[in-house]
Amino acid sequence: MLKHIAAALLGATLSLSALAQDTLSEGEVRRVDKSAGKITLKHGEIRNLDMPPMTMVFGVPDKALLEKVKAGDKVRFAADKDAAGNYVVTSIEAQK
Ligand SMILES: [Cu+2]
Repeated sequence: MLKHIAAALLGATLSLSALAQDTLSEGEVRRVDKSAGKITLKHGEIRNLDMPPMTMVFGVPDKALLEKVKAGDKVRFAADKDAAGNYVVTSIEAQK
């Protein structure tokens, strides 16, 4: 019984981390514009948006995210399209 619960928990944890890897993309910060709420990223492939590597500007609705990174940082980030079809960064972390 306990073994079954442990196996189920392990399975759930593994699929969560696979999901996170799927939606997180890698990039390097080129420019942070705190007043406009924008960030320029040189990014790798963004699988969930079907986007090849490039350098581009993203909107950042949550401006607090822009306090966490600076130009030159290598980052992992999640990107999405907002309701208006603009590309936005929804989470970002500097890589150590
Ligand atoms: Cu792009």
